[in-house]
Amino acid sequence: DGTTYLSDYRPYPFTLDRVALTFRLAPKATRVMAKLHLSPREAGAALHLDGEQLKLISIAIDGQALKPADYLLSDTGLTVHPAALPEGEFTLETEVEIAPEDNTALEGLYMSNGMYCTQNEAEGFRKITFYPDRPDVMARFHVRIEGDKPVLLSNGNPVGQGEGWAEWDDPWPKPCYLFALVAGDLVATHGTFTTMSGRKVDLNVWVRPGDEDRTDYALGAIQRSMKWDEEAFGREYDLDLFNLVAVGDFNMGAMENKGLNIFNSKLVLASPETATDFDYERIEGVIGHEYFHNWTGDRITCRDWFQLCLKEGLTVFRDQSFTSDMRLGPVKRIEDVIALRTRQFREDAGPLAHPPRPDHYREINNFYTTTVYEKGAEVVRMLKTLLGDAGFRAAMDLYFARHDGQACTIEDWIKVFEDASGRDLSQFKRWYTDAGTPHLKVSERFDGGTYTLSFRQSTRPTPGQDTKPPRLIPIAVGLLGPNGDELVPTQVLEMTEAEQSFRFEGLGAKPVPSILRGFSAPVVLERETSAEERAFLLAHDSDAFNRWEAGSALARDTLIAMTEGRDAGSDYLDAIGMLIGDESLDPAFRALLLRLPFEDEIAQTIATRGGVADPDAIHAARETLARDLAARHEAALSATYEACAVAGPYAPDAEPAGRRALRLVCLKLLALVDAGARAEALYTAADNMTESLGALSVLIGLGKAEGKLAAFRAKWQDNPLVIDKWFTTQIALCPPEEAAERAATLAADPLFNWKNPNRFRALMGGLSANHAGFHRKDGAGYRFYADWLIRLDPLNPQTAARLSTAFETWARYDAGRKEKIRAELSRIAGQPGLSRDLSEMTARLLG
Ligand code: BAL
Ligand code: ZN
Repeated sequence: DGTTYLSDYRPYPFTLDRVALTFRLAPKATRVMAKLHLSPREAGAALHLDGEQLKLISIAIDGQALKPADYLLSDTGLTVHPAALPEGEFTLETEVEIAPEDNTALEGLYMSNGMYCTQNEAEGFRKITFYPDRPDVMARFHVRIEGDKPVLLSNGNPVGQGEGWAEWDDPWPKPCYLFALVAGDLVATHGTFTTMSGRKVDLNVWVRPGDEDRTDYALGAIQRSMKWDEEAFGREYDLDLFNLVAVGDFNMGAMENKGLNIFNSKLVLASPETATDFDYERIEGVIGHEYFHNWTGDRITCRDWFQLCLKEGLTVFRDQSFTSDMRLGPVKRIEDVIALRTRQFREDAGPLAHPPRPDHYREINNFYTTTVYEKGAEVVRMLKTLLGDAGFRAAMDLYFARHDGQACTIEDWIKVFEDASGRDLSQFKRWYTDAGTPHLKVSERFDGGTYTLSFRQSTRPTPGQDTKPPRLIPIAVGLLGPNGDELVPTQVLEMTEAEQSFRFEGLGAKPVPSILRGFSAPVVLERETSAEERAFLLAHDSDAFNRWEAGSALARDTLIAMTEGRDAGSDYLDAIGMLIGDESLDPAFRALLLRLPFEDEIAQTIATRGGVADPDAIHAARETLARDLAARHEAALSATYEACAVAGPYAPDAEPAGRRALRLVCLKLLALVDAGARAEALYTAADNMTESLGALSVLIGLGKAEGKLAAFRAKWQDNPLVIDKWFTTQIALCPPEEAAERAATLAADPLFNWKNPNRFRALMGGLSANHAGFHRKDGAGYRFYADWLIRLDPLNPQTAARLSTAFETWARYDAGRKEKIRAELSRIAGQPGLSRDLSEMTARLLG
């Protein structure tokens, strides 16, 4: 059925050491000439090359044209019969024709606003030329580009150029998924970086003319990334040139092609007037991510696509650590955990659950998931927790020394950590091979000065994996005394059994435990905790994560009680009040404390506890709690709002960004008591997008933004990234009953260029982010969403399939909603000619 299995892996029977490519660019008929230097590793093997949608013009071996009987051409590739192959090494030359302008899937070589660009991960290169399109075939590339564009870029170093042509040579062997080509009318912002061994590297940020005033931040982010990787991991850049290009049509966020990183323009372009604090932080993080791939991805790559988390989990861990060092570490950790729980725990709890290293797939593009990326990063973080900082660094040094230039597996990775630490990590490896989020049930006993914490771990079945043996779980624990002092500082308990107890001796009084500090493992903690104890931890815990967690758990429990019509009490409102104006706490941290859990998070928690999530009740409860919070603490919120105003020109740094974040949280709550007066004033006064969009968002929630939305559209209609925000924000934050109709109205707006992935995601992502709107009882949200997935699929299956994950939570809801979602999924699944991407997704979603 077209499924690929990990267990079927076989090495490629040829080595390919050198490749020469010539591109003669034309929108409708680009010619690609490829010369591959191959030698057989086994006698008698046929030569199979992947290739899709290629028009073969010629094929020759060692200069001799092949006869039609020498090879077999199919929809998926070309196979040369063993009898037509020489015995030793040989050169295969092919010429093919492709049509970049017709490539709407945005995989391989395509055009974006008149510019040629590529996206080859995972399997796009097979749409460029016939080639062994698999990451374990690593070759040196020489590239010649001929075309009528002023800027012609590829990987590595420039080795010659003239009118209408340029040649590039990449000295580092690489798999073809890291090949890139860019040709266009582009302008660069230049910079330099001097590496730790004193080599000067030229840096360029390439953008379309007119965008060059929004590139400074990206350039600085590259320089900071390069410096950080030297300091934190001892990794130095290895070419004399590093190019980064911004592209307006891009399926992913960015791509780590060797020496030529290509970015979705939203992750490069930033100015105070057009980008928010959130955008700036993300730009820095993603630029770091792609740069860090140079070692964890490019120099050491993956043997096959099952090993994707080897590079992605590790590189996300590295970019998280980078952002943590550039900004506020504890705040970044909380943000990462919120993202993990809202996206990855949700995936792990539904029909799409899979391990960080899956063992089969139909379409690999469907496995660029939050489990591979973010859970993959958590697994690396646990290794660091278990080995300690020095032990982790020693293992990473060994990884780079041992595997440089290789295509590796998770087994290679684990072995490095075993060899560096002398530990047996076979049980730990289950984090890579087993799906699902473990639940950790905690109980406690205090007896004659001895305090005992007992844990029970269990993981629910996931598709294809019914039983889950216990995993090694690092549980960071500290104990607090009755007055809030730290009695026992953080220590890491290593749980290896299904049930296990840990004792702390010599305590004078029963302590309050702070469990899973820093979120030391990606698990769901289940513990009967009183509201008093949560309030105590919120006031006293020395661990910032658990302090926030205590407040967030209080809010969550309050909201769930409200949805069930139970008395929710006032513990949350009592406890949070003291912290609003507490200047000893970072504003960014207070902003997180005051942010009520998302509606989707509450739905997830209700379902995890065995209940049925009611989107309308959840929405109403959240609105009510926000109103109560605002009414009860209006004075503190108002004082904090005033105190957090940032003077002087806008800077995207963590400190002023934290103040703006707190200010906007206060603004949103205050709008419930001042009818939006402060938001109106801020919208008028704001000189930066963070505050403009923040104020506008508040007014959208109040239903008082129509005039401003129209003016905003008129002002920014020529700036696609700002218009994306205009689409998303008004759908995500409007009253839920209006969301589907608003989405339909906006889909008819001339600015809804649905073939552009950012614009498509802006509209659909806005709708799915409006939890009660998307899940409207009559199914209007589901229907609209499914209609558009069906429409996009023939053009861009990758993006259509990615967005289908909005339906992964269907099992949480009542029978009526379940049935409506399943009907839409079945309707999608029944479309004639559905892509492999979307048909795999609907099949898995339907279970
Ligand atoms: N490798 C695909 C994009 C990224 O994760 O960097
Ligand atoms: Zn990556």
